[in-house]
Amino acid sequence: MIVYGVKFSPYVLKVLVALEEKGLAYTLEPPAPALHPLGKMPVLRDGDVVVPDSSVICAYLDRKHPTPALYPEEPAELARALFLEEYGDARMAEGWGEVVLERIVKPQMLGQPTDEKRLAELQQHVREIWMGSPHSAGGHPIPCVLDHLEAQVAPDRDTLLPRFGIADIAVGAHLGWLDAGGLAIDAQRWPHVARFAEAVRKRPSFAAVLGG
Ligand SMILES: N[C@@H](CCC(=O)N[C@@H](CS)C(=O)NCC(=O)O)C(=O)O
Repeated sequence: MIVYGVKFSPYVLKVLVALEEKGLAYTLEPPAPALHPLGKMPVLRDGDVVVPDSSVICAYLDRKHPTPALYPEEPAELARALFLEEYGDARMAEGWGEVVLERIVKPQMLGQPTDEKRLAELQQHVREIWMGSPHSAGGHPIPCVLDHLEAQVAPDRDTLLPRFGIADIAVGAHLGWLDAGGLAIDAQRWPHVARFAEAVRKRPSFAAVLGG
């Protein structure tokens, strides 16, 4: 199988970790925007089958190679796992693309200077989402990302659900935005999330992708 993308992207990381968990062989090749209707990464090629989108790819892999299962069987657990995956892909990722563009892509890849004023504004925006007192688009108060996750991680377990699976992969991958954006988890305020983040980084599947 071929994955098109760069592992620096949490969405690509999700797919690579899923492949590692299942013990499937793959090669990582540069992004292939022409294969994705939205021009994005990751895209998976499995023989003649081309699959865009990390969530779709993970579901495809789980159906094609069911062991070990990444999605729970039990309906309520499945619902919780799917929402956590969606929470990672949508809420945890919000605003970070522009931060990474200013902080890393412009100076390191495009040879352009970082707009420091713009970067500070963008970092303030993601800090509010992750650590502040955010509101929904409709004006309802909602928990910040780290408060929400703190309530999801059991104090006595390193997985979000009873068994490791897609929720851990997605949330674990999107915690990587913090490093890329120059922010850190305050372990005094969010001890469960800090412990979960550490455990995920040490898991062999994550370590295999991030270390290599
Ligand atoms: N829902 C998509 C999101 C993928 C995504 O946003 N990928 C970013 C990289 S982190 C990308 O390809 N951006 C390039 C672009 O939009 O042109 C997924 O889960 O795969």
